[in-house]
Amino acid sequence: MPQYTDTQIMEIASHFRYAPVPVSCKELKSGNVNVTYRLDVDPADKSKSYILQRINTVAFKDPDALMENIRLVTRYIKDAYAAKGQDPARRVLDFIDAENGTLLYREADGSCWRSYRYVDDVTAYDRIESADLFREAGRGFGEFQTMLSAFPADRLTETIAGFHNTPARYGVFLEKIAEDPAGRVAALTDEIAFFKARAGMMRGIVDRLADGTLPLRVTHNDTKLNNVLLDNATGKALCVIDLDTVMPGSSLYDYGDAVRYGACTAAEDEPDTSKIGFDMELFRAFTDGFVSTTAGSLTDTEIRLLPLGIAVITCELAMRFLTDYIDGDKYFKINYPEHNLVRARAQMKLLCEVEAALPEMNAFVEGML
Ligand code: GN1
Ligand code: MG
Repeated sequence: MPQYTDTQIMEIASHFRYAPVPVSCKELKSGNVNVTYRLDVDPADKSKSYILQRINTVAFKDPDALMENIRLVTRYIKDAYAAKGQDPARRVLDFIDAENGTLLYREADGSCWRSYRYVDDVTAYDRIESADLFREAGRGFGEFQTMLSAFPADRLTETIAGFHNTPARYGVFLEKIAEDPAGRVAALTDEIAFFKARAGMMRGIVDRLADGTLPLRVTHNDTKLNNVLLDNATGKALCVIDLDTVMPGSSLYDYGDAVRYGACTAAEDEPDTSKIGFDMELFRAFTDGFVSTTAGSLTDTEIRLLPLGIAVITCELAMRFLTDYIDGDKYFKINYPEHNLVRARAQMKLLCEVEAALPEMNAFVEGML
């Protein structure tokens, strides 16, 4: 990943139509894929700040189509709030035009940038211990999905083909094992066996979408806890961010990924796997929030299968981290050489905890029907 100087960032910023114009910048390090800066008009008043982000074009091959998706989705949500008589400000990301009138600025070196208004006085939690706040996160993601329930899915481009097609990702995993491009496979016998033993369960969502047991919906597909902003003043979910992967999918992806991340008792990349557990109280709170805001739109089958969604998505991400490790760390940003392996092992441990909790979780969702 190239590093940028402040001068370079401010030069890139000069290609957007800001009013007022930002004067300084600061790198934000939270995402694993895109490179993100905050641009300040007045460092003492962040209500006027912006986010400037470089789109990772290794992950997102068609940034124009991606920004068109985002334009359509944000406009749709804005109109929906306005139609309900609610102010859309701070409820949906507000993108800034680049000098060419589109939402995308391309540098001479081909790098692609976009910018939106920073939402101030909110918290994007990396860890959550409060069940009430996690219930709110569930409401936020549930509301997002509900707001898009009538959005015409055929207008959206699939920004990453087969993003949550877990069996297809398993196929890539097997290919990378055969290729062994970084010479790392020999040391990974146990890890590889772990995923081979789960090849069947990885089909759990995709097969049910294919046979119509689960409906195809417009979903967010990347519902990490820090992708929903909670209002500092009220503690309520305000705005869902990171809209790069909004595309047709399953409600189980959004629900499952959020619980995977938020109900874990340690960080996603915790090296000490003995610290990794699954918090049932947080699971119940999130499920309550998510189901209450999607009420009426989720089918009984979807509600029954929510716990399976957690297991499939945790397995998928564990395998994606291991695949990237085997591939020589080409996709996820890493902070140290073994980072992807540590992430994979952490998610494998979490998956074991999730699998052990499945009977209790299934009983809980059955009680919601
Ligand atoms: C990536 O960009 P970020 O950090 O929100 C990834 C997700 C993973 C997540 C794991 C486009 O999300 O799918 O769940 O890392 N996003 C993409 O931390 O691959
Ligand atoms: Mg993301």
